[in-house]
Amino acid sequence: MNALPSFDYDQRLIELREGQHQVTHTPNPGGWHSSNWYRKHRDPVVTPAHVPLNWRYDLNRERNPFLLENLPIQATFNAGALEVDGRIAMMVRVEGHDRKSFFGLAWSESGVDGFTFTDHPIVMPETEDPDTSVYDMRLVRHQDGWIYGLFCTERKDPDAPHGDLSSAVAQCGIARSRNLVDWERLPDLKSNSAQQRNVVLHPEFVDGQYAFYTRPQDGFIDTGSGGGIGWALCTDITHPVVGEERVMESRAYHTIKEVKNGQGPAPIKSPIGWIHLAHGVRGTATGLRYVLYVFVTDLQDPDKVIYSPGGAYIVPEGEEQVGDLSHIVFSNGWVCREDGTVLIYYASCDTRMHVASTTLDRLMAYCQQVPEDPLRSFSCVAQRNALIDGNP
Ligand code: M1P
Repeated sequence: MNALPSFDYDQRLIELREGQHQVTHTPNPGGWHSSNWYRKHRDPVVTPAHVPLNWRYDLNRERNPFLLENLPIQATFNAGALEVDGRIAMMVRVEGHDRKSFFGLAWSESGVDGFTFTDHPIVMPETEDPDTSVYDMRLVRHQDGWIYGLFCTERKDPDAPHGDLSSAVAQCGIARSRNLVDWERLPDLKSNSAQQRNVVLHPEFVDGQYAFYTRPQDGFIDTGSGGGIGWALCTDITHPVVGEERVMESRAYHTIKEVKNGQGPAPIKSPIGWIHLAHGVRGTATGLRYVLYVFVTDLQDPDKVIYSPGGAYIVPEGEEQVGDLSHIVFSNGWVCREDGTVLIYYASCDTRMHVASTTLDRLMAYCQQVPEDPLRSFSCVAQRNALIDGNP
């Protein structure tokens, strides 16, 4: 049997450091999508390879002479985003190889490349009922002056029958911060729904109250009678209890949001209304397909839909279609910069983060120009014929 080549610790360490330098220092140009709606940037913006080496390896030569990876990272995805003093912060869902998620804060000057994690993962305080896993944080700078992070807290279902180790309860965790590093944990949102994921805080008070986009669901996976985007108000966010959740954006038969429908990041305020990014899910022969879509609500009544462009805005394409799972794009972070650039952060296949960039003008034009889904083939043909007949 041939002997294995001797292990060169120093050489391997150089390779690891060079690899990390490359992913965090390579420019990431964008190219216009065929739709002209946005530019997709060439490389994923955050991947497991961006996670600092000292989060993964014991770099003490005596303790780890073979430079084994002690705590691998499985995925970096579903990141919240916020602009702070001209830089872009991404609160990334980092998933270890043990399946537990936690939050990692990464910063970039450009917002399209150079994302670099801070020294340590975020230490998110627990409530009296410890979280099994926390994920998908939506970052919101609220009118009250705090930065809020709303996220999913998942725990084993206490009512699961003996031997059922899969049933879980998802609820909305709430924390607030001044600097994105130190977090004060508030009580979890209390609502009448058995399960909550994709809960988002509206950035402004509405009728003097905190307003939440919710996603009431009967089961952890099954939407049951719920599954649309709900709207609920609460007077005191330190005692976050909401009553009625009115579904303001529902699921619909034979559309991209037939099975599930969830708010993405907090909406962007624009001259035509609040612009929302959301994910729609439908069932296919190869499993669930997650795509991103856009709708607009009234500036005075943020729960009243006023534009509803049909179909999807971003779908998984090319390499985005494959990862830990498949056929998924998911977004819980976007940023509208002062110059009108809109940076849309989205994850593909629960694996890595990407960015698409556009302008607020172009996004508003999209919302106003792309017609609603007419829901029937006959009406779709009429819609397309009107386009053809109106053309010069
Ligand atoms: O796997 C796709 C997504 O599934 C869940 O989202 P939703 O509740 O809308 O189906 C979440 O677990 C999300 O993190 C994940 O990306």
